[in-house]
Amino acid sequence: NRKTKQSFKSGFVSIVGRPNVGKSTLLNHIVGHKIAIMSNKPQTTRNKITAVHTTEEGQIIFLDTPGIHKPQSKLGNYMVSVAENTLNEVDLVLFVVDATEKRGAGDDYIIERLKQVKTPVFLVINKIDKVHPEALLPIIDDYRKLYDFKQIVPISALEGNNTASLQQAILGEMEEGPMYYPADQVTDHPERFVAAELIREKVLHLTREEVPHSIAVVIEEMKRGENGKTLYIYAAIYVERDSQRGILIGQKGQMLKEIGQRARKDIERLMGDQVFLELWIKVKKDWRNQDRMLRNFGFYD
Ligand code: GDP
Ligand code: MG
Ligand code: K
Repeated sequence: NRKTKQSFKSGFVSIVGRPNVGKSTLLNHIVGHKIAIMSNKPQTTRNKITAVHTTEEGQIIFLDTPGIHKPQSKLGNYMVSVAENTLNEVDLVLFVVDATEKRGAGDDYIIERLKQVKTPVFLVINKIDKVHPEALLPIIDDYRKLYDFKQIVPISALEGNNTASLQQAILGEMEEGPMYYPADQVTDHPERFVAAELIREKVLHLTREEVPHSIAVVIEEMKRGENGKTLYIYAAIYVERDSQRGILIGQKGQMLKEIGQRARKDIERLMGDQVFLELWIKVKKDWRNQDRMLRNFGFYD
């Protein structure tokens, strides 16, 4: 019948934007699973996270790129290069901005990068749940002067306003193509990566400003128990200073216990298995600027 012969579309989409504009929230809303790690702190998205959204009409593969900003360390450099390479590889770029924030140097920097690539770009104005509808027009005018966006789509990623139209618009940009991933697959990241990110998310949430982004989580071992059900995870949290180690351990080990419990629950929810999680903390000075360490952490291909 006609319907099954209708062409299937597919393509790759990169989401860029300043920290905290809602990129991960949007990705999670569309895909409907907790894949990208959400946080109100900048730069929690460190690697390319692929999320796959499949419908009868087509398949959209999202790359949640790290932030594009002026790099300040080797890790920062690496993150920017990942983000920039991604822009050239994809079929469409979503440039997400926050309707409640003025356009800033960070947005201008991204626009300058976007001008260097041929990939079409949608401007996605997020958090419209927080502004009056009349406030949108000046924002649209402001951005339209700087770049010839293929489309401009106001949304609320949190409440799901207009996100269905955004998905339709994205599919409209895709060409006929294969189903790259099975329809029930939502991410191609190894379980290890997802587990590490969930642990890192808990650390950032629970320690607030006291522990900077200079932490990394390395899954040292991940194995199934003899019953085939329990997943045993042994993970190290790397910090740069002894004082940070103290904060992460907390009074009588309370902080580390809390991090472990919350992370375990999330990992169990995501993987559907019983999880045994053991965490410990290692101090490694200045790891962000050491190439070899970065390679060990899997930041280089
Ligand atoms: P990212 O750094 O761009 O990935 O931003 P996140 O997705 O981590 O979101 C940053 C913060 O903005 C979180 O606290 C989100 O809950 C919040 N947020 C994201 N989208 C919306 C939205 O549409 N409306 C509102 N009110 N808040 C949002
Ligand atoms: Mg994010
Ligand atoms: K981010």
